[in-house]
Amino acid sequence: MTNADIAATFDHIADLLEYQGGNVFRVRAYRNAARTIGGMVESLAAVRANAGRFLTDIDGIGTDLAEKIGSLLDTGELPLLAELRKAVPAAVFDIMRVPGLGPKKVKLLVDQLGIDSLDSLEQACREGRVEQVKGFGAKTQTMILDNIAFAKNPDHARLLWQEADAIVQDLLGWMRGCPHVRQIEGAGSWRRGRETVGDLDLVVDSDDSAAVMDRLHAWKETSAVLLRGDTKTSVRGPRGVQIDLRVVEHGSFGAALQYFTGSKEHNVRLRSWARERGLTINEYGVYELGTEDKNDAKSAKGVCVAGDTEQAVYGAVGLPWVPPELREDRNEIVMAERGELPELVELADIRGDLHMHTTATDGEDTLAEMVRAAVARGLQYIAITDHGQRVTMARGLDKHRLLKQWDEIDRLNESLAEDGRPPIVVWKGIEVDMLEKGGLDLPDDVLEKADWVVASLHYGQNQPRERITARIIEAIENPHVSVIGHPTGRLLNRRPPYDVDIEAVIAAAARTGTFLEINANPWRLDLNDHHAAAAKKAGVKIVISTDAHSTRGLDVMRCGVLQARRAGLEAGDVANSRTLAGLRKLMKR
Ligand code: DGT
Ligand code: CA
Ligand code: CA
Ligand code: ZN
Repeated sequence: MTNADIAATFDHIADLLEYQGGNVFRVRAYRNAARTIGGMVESLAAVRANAGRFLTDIDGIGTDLAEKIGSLLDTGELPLLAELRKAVPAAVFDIMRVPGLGPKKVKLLVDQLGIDSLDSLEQACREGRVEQVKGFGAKTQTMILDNIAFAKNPDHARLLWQEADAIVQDLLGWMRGCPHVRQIEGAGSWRRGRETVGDLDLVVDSDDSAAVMDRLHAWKETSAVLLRGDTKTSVRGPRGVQIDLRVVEHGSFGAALQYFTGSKEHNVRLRSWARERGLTINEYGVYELGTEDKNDAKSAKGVCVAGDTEQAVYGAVGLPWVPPELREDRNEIVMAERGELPELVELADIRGDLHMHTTATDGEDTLAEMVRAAVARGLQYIAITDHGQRVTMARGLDKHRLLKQWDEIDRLNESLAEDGRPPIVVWKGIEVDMLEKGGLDLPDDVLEKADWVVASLHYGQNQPRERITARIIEAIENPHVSVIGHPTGRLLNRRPPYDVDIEAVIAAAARTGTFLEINANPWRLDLNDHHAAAAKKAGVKIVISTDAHSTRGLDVMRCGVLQARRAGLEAGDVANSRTLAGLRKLMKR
């Protein structure tokens, strides 16, 4: 079992316990452990195998959970889970994944309507039975129907990029331990940094394809071999993901990597570009047209002019190397020829993180812990942006508690500056809610005292397009609002974006000098790449923020940067790549 599997198992247990009305602290212990494990880079198996380390050294893992992790690693099973599964109807877990349906609501549906599957829930909604259950209404019923349809779409069952990345890194490490592997790279949508990934593609440079394929089949996570040919094999890996591996000769490695990185649309465009120049490209190399070389059976195309590196492949058709994130057939080949490819923003360009939570609301770690973790990550400034009072579920801050937190931040900054130049500057921020009826959940006389204001929409997400758009534009026009947080509200695989006129939002942001966020949380990645590119075109500056709810949450910045790169953003387009003074100059007040 991988860390992700164990995290998913603990989350599952928490869901089932909660469904049964179990002890809240017990539920929380499983949830926290799941979050910790999900964010760990090192594998639990490695920690356990290390004689000098203990699982109980990990935050939030006590002897009981450590024992359970051990049992999962050894057997893949857990007696507690088996017990819970017996006690709780199987469909409960599926139904709980529908956004807005927590364990308590699901229990009502099961007890009162006998719901035993997503299908029967869908049926009950269509027949108007759900709206009659106490605590549900017509609106909730419609929302459930929409969300079931969304979740049932097979396109929405793909791995998040971050999940795919964890598997790819683990697998590359294993494969590099094979002496017959000369070079190996991940390709496909993972390499292009897509938000979600369907299957994993690997390209290997080796003279012994059988040995390389054996190595993949021997990987501890390989659960089935789906196909084995001379140079290609497909297996089933962790979380059921398919892994396609191709082995090529040294001289074809770059061509194969280029081909299997895709996108298909980029490759089609590149092939016709090559053809116009008397060349043809395939997964073996770049060949001259009309110089058939009958000895080269594999290509039967002509004299090979490039193939060992991607640079050489692009170079042979007169182009500079194109970053994988841009290979989506969005005019990148024309831009490459003109030398107009953007110099994409990098993680190292990011100087600050301007959206994060603490234990004052729904974060796991304290203000001091978040600041320490930010310093450790080399950030020069951060903004603490806990929720405003509207978010009651997270104990959102009212004016009184907020001002108290800001006092604490003032004192913290003073003590940081005591020995000269402070290692980091902490901004007094807030994530205010855009209220259902319009307006913000904290008054202007409070907001004007903030260094940084994120305005987000968490409630009334089913309102009509005009209402949602008007609420966001009203916030944009508020002189105290610095940035709009996760502007479309979507959760990948879970919840579609709310209905918002994003062009109008971008235009209003451009007009007022308000920033728009790329929320780096791997479930959100909101704005998406198209929207972020449109914002750049309109002259809007983007802020990439982690929205961290724990110190580990700060590490998702790289996911947000990847999204920005896919949008073609350069460091200059990203406000939090500036120095603090530079950022201040960009702000609207
Ligand atoms: P995914 O797996 O759905 O997230 O998306 P990709 O882009 O990884 O797609 P996949 O795994 O089907 O194929 C990997 C790459 O291989 C793809 O991006 C381009 C290349 N490829 C696959 N089939 C074709 C094809 O029929 N023509 C061309 N030109 N390239 C292809
Ligand atoms: Ca793929
Ligand atoms: Ca594939
Ligand atoms: Zn937030």
